This record gives sequence, structure tokens and C-alpha cells, in this order.
Amino acid sequence: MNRFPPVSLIGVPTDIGAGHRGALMGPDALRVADIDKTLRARGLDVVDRGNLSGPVNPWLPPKDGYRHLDGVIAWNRATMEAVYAELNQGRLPIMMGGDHCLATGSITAVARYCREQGRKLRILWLDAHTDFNTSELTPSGNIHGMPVACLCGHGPQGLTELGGSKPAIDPSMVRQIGIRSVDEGEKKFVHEAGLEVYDMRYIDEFGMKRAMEEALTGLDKNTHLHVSFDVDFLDPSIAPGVGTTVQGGPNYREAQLCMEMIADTGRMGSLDVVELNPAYDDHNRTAEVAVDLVESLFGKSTLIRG
Ligand code: 5AB
Ligand code: MN
Ligand code: MN
Ligand code: MN
Repeated sequence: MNRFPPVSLIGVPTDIGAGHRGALMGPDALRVADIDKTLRARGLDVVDRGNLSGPVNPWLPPKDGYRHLDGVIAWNRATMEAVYAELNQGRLPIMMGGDHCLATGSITAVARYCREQGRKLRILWLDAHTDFNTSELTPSGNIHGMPVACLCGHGPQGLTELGGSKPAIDPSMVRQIGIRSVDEGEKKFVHEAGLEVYDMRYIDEFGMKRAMEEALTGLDKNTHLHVSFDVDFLDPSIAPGVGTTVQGGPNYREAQLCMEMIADTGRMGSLDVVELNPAYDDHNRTAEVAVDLVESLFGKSTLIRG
């Protein structure tokens, strides 16, 4: 029998925080790749809640360092409420993005839930990017490059105070894995904030195993593990269907090991799958890889020994 709580799929079809259009089709691409059926086949109770709604992407240039700030806030508010409602029903939300700005809403909800329940929170940020930009540092104004900063209290009030109080999280809760593209000013800010980063150079030198052992150190029975999986974490050779590909990411086996080690902890309580962009994909191949990896997060294992 599986050891996971019932799962709720929440589609958040928007690319309002991204620099390329198309991530709004992410939830349906994951459905076409049978995310629900695949998890059910593992014995999980899965309900698809359908899609949230929000403003259309007006596709405007940045204003005061942000593109579409009002729209981003609206989508994040809806995301926060939906994720919070699922957690309170004892369910494990899978937020299917949509672009990564939506992690502000989902993680604000998770952090609030953990505070109320007296639980510790650990966030694994699987991404090519640190997403720690601010309106001053950003080269693009795209808010999908800012969610970690917003969650840590650096950003516009409408995002930093989504959950009422600020900051939603402390940088010490975050472990970033797979990083290989950080803007100059952003890099300095990541160091100042003290974020724990396992970049691709670390993974090259010490391996995914050691990176994950360290990123997962200190979890206990009372820890809620949130996984924020930006599909551009993966090497573009296995995951071309994203707007912001960066060469030199984890290969299929490294990504599997990462997911399997997370599953082994038995602590995952919420998940984001974001930045999947079917417009750049090759016959839904990236969605299929993403679903395969999600399956591993829920205990599918390639381990045959003992
Ligand atoms: B993603 C970039 N740092 O801020 C920026 O895909 C890219 O959610 C951000 O990780 C990528 O525009 C955001 C250049
Ligand atoms: Mn990201
Ligand atoms: Mn990314
Ligand atoms: Mn991206």
C-alpha cells in the first residue's frame, strides 16, 4: 500500500509571470500525459479539481520593474486559497502550472498551514534558476524570476503579504538544486540572503546523491516537505518543452535519483509542477517525462536490490 495522503490536482493555466507564452497549456499537457491515471495506478486516491481562473495575459511591457503585477497577484491569490483548502482537508496538493510565479501563492499557503499546525517546513526548489530577482535586479521584469525573493519578503506588498504576514518563509527553509543560470545582481543577493544552493557544478563534482543527502538533512517526523519542480531543472535534451532552457541540467537518471530520494523520506506534503510549455515541446515528450518523475516522487523506484 502507498503511504501518501489523498492527492488533489489543481490546474493553474496562466503564463502571466513568464517571458514566453505557452505555459498556460501546462496543466492540460500533464493531463494528456495521464498524470491522474498514473498516480491512481500507484494506489493513490486522486481527484482533479480542474482549473483555477484568473485574468488573461495582457502581454504588456514591464512597469516599475514588473510585468503584469496585478494579474500575477490575482492568480497567486487564487492559487494560495486553493492550495490552503486542500491542505486543510488533509490532502496533498499538486499545483500544475502555469509559470513559476505561482509558487508564491502555493508556498505561502503551505507556510501558513505549517505555522498553524506547528510543523516545520523544508522547501526543495528544483530549477535551473534561483528565482531570487527583485524589481531592481531583474533583467526582464518577469515575475516568474522572483518567487523565492517574494516568499522571503523581498518584493511588492501584494505578493510578499499574500498570506497576511511577511515574510512567508525564512531562507533557511530552502534548498535549491540544479541551478545553472543566475543573473549578476541576483547572485549577490542569493549570497547575502544565505540561500543553500546545490548548483550544477556541485552536482558535477559530488553527484546528485550527495547533493540530495545534504538538501534533505535534518528532516524529522514533524517536517512538511514542499517540492517546487520547475521543469527547466531538467537538461533540455530530455525536456525541451520549457520557455527558458539552459544547457547542462540533470540527465534522466540524475533526475530520477533526485525524485526517488525525496520519495524515500516519506515527508512530501505538497508539490508544484511548473513552467512546462507545450508550445516548445516535441509531441508532449516533456510532459511525459515530468509525469514519470512525479511518479517517482510518489514512490516508483528503479531499485531492485533489497
Ligand atoms: B523560472 C531570468 N533570471 O529573471 C529572469 O523559469 C530568468 O521560473 C528567470 O526559473 C526564469 O528573467 C524563471 C533571466
Ligand atoms: Mn523557476
Ligand atoms: Mn527555471
Ligand atoms: Mn522558466
